[in-house]
Amino acid sequence: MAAVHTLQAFFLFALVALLIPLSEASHNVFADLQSLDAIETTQVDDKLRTGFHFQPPKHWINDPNGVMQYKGAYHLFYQYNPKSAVWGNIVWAHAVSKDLVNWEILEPAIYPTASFDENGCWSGSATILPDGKPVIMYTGIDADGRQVQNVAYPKDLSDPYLREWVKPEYNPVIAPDAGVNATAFRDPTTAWRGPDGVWRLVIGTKDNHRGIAALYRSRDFVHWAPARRALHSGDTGMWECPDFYPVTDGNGNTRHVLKVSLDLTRYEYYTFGEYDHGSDTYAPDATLPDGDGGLRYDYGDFYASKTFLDTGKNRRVLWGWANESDSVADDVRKGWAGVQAIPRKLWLAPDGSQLMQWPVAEIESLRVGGSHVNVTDRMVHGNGGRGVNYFEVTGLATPAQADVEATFQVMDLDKAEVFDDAAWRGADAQTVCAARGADDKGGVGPFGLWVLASDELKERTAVFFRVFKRDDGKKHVVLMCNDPSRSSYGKGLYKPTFAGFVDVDIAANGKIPLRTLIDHSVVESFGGHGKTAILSRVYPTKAIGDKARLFVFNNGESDVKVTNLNAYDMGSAKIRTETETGSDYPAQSDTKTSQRNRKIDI
Ligand code: DQQ
Repeated sequence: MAAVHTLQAFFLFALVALLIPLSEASHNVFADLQSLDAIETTQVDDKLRTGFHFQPPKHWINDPNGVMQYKGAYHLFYQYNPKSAVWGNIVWAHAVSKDLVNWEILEPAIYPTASFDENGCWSGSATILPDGKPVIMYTGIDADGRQVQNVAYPKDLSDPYLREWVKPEYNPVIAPDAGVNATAFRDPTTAWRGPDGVWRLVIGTKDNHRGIAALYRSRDFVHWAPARRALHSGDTGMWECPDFYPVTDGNGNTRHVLKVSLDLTRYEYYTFGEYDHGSDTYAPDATLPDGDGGLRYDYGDFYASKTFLDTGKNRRVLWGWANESDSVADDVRKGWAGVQAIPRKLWLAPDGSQLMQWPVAEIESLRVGGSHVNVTDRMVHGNGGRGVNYFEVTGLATPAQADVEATFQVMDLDKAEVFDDAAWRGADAQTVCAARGADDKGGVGPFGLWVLASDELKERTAVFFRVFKRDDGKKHVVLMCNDPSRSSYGKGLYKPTFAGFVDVDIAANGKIPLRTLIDHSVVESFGGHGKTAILSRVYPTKAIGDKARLFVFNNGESDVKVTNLNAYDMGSAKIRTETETGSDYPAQSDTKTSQRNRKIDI
């Protein structure tokens, strides 16, 4: 059988699990993958598991759900298959943390128990009510295969881990009305309450090819009614996992961000603009692209994201799911699939043009100080038609698990090639980077890092910049790319070049900063101090563990100086189950365990 990638498998198992006709079931059904029992996880291959990205000990995970901070503990719920490394049997797994780095994995919090969710507990969000009590709203797949929205409340508010969640019998609180597509009606956002005391939230849905952020209203969180009109919509297919929240601009004005996850392309985009509580209308800034070409949090493998307000630290934190890009067969063999990206602080750029992101500062607690490597003012010469120039960053104990911050300075911007408007007019960065990969010599760039590189450099993942000029050199276009085409000898891997533009004035001083978190099979990069992010999954066969190496390269005409590079060995996060940590808190009740273990037929 041809290799089936994880993404395809996601659709496949969604189809099989629901036992309902999907309107546009364009995916092949592979008979040998229809029984989850046949591919139940039996063992776990540790080789490319991450050291400091969140992943459970085994099995499949996808979307982050219900992320919140409650009484000093961070809660991460996530879509999880308790049986195997493919999508299916979906429950809300649950982990808690004091620092967003080290996690204690608890028993799943929400799992099928009633007719309103007996076919699955899909994504949703948490809301902290005015009395401080959290409530979760999630999508249940009901006995008829409809997508309905249900609430769940903590059973015991004195349990700081909020282990047990109770679903009131009055669920579902929102069912698809006539005219709503019942198989595309899911992923409720965190709710917000207007000055009129009315709660609002958004649910993702679609009408044919039109993705819709449907708005619902309630006075009591129990009775919900659709608003007169949707919050927003777009001609981009089903909108999954919407997120809607306020941010503050440099002048103290509130803007609202709407992010949607596009089921058709598996990318996300966001707009921001004005939201009026009185009329319940949202008007994105007219200058922002609103559709497939919209701004993205991340131009790589990052989906179904969700933010929460971390009131204790007065910051908004973003979580996103990074899928595997190997084959389903590989996932089954590995015994695990899916990781969460490093949680990122999110804010509006001071000039109000876009959102900015940066890994939460807590992650730096894993930097192993003793092995910190520094490079200052080291020139990597332009190659002038000869081979690529590079040097190795030596001295790290674990280049496969590292945090690298570098600033590159372009020495001769005049060498930038002219941006080919005729060929690339309107093209996105990915198209340009795919045409001009890391091995394609340029004027200014490609320059950057080769990470997870093997001894003989045959395996390597390039994270790099390329600069073009426009308007006779009065303007520049800075591209940030992730080229995994040489990342692995492995077969059947999905290796797209990911890329985004970086909105920096490179002419000011020629400098462009890059931070890359390297974690065995994750390469997570931030360009321009958090203006552009790209997460990529790679599966080296040789550059594994202590065999991995790190290089700086320049494959352009212009010299590039590494003005400063700091590389840190990263320790591993403690991600343990409650049994392993020997928590002081009382264990789950037997009743819950037996419910959880009940077989979920699909
Ligand atoms: N994943 C969930 C859905 C959501 C999708 C199912 C996005 O609720 O739309 O696991 O990845």
